[in-house]
Amino acid sequence: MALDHFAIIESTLREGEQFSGANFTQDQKVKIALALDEFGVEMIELSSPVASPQSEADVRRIVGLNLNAKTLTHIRCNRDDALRALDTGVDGLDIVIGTSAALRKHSHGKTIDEIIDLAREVLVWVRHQAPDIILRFSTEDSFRSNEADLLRVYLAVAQMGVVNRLGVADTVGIATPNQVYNLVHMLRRLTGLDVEFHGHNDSGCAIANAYAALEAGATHVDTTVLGIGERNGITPLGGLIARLYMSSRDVLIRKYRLEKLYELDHMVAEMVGVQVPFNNYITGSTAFTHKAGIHTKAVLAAPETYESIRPEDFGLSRHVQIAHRLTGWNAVRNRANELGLALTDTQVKAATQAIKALADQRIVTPEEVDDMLRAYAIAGQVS
Ligand code: HCA
Ligand code: CU
Repeated sequence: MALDHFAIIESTLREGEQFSGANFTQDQKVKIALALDEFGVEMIELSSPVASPQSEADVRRIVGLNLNAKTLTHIRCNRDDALRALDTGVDGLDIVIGTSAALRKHSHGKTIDEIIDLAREVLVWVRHQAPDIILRFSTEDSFRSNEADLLRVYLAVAQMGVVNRLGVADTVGIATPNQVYNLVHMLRRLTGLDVEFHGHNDSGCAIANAYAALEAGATHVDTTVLGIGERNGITPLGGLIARLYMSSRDVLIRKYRLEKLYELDHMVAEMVGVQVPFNNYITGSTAFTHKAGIHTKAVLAAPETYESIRPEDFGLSRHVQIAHRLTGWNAVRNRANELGLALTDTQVKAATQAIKALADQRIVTPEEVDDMLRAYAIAGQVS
């Protein structure tokens, strides 16, 4: 099924700022916002202006860039925060309050009825102040909340008729794709409102959960570049793109400038002091590297045999590795051709055996393989 109607809420400048290594300067935030806008994300979520004076200045600066992406800021469910946020001129407010027993006890101490009353007071007030603001209400820790409590809160909020979007948050990364599907599907069915999914990756399900949310009819998914965020983070932008590519390549090509992903991942990695992991979706160093002889033969003949993602769609290229014991003679022949060496099949096969024998002894470099192939070519001319 091709997924078509969805928007990315890119939260590198909010959830991402909660990553251990993130200490963005205002200029870095501007760079990230511009790069995300160029990539084409629909919405950019910013840390609350209440967090610190610099945070407020940063929100104002990014709002002032007049990006194509809508600017949102993320605040607690209270009027003071909302007033400060509205004053920055953002396009939308993402309001959140915890509903799980743990958060009700240790975070704000409110009952479900009190949460509903507070939500009414704040949301109705915001809508009155700012009739055009994009208003979202979300419950924190949705998947550890009592389901009946959760439904009461969402239905009450939906009935207020003042929010554009409901958010569900897998705050501690415990949800499974089935659980996400069921909750999102129920909210869509019962309220008809837009639904956003925000999922942490503690148990490795963040991408699958985001995709399940979209399958269930979610309209918005939160991501951060490389997945950075609290603890081990949330759904990574590149990972969501990779997942969506499998069902909706044409939609992605239409909506986003995919060739910007590599730069984006590497820029943010550098800013937060980490490497892009070797196995990162699309932009990791080995994402398009083929090694075993059986694979390299097929990929050289027809890349789609072992590639579900076309590197060219992301401005990248594949890499065929031949300097190892699993190498195959078709790939070695391909390399000889690239070097302009006229080798017979017998020579290529002999060279392949020589590479394998050497690789059984020690690590072989690509340069050594090239030298070996040149030596076979010269020997061939002499004999
Ligand atoms: C957090 C809050 C949040 C909020 C998500 C949302 C979460 O714990 O910092 O507003 O949708 O994961 O619950 O990021
Ligand atoms: Cu979060």
